[in-house]
Amino acid sequence: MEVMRLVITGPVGAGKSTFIHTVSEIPVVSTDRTATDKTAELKKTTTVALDFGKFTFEDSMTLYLYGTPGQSRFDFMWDLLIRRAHAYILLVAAHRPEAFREARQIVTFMNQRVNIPMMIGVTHIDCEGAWTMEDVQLAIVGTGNLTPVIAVNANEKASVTQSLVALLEHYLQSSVPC
Ligand SMILES: Nc1nc2c(ncn2[C@@H]2O[C@H](COP(=O)(O)OP(=O)(O)OP(=O)(O)O)[C@@H](O)[C@H]2O)c(=O)[nH]1
Ligand SMILES: [Mg+2]
Repeated sequence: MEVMRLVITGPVGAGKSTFIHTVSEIPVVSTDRTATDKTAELKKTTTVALDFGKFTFEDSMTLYLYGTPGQSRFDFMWDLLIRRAHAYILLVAAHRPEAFREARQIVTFMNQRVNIPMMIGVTHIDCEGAWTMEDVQLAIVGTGNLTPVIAVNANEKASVTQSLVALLEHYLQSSVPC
């Protein structure tokens, strides 16, 4: 059985913890605590260390899913988790453009530490004021960047599974020698 470690990152409220809860076949190791200050305006709890879940593909590949905290004050966890990852997905809420800057800062943080395949998962596309996938991609990585982008609803198992398949495919394509 092959094992891959995937990191799910992104700003507060993008849907990282939900994403892992939706697909994990084991009870998720969760470290959500009561939110304070600005985060509390958005939601009741926030991840302070990590989420950990597991997802198996056709009895041949096990994915270990690690969710990061969204708040940058816990960036020591970003560092710890990304250094052992094979690939990562950056979740970005399409209806919250004020968090795009944070999302870019997370990408910079990760890319300063590792050179691994990544993709953007755009959540909350169903919400009012949502930007299009193309505009979110442009806002996060700019033009001429080949970072794949996919729509994800973290509450829907089929959607989360589809994004994991896409991340896996991207990982495999990126590892093929030219
Ligand atoms: N409408 C809608 N809601 C979504 C979607 N994706 C996630 N959500 C909701 O958005 C919220 C996200 O909360 P969390 O999963 O705790 O977010 P998080 O990214 O782990 O946040 P932190 O741990 O605080 O950084 C949950 O209420 C989800 O149900 C989506 O595509 N559409
Ligand atoms: Mg969380």
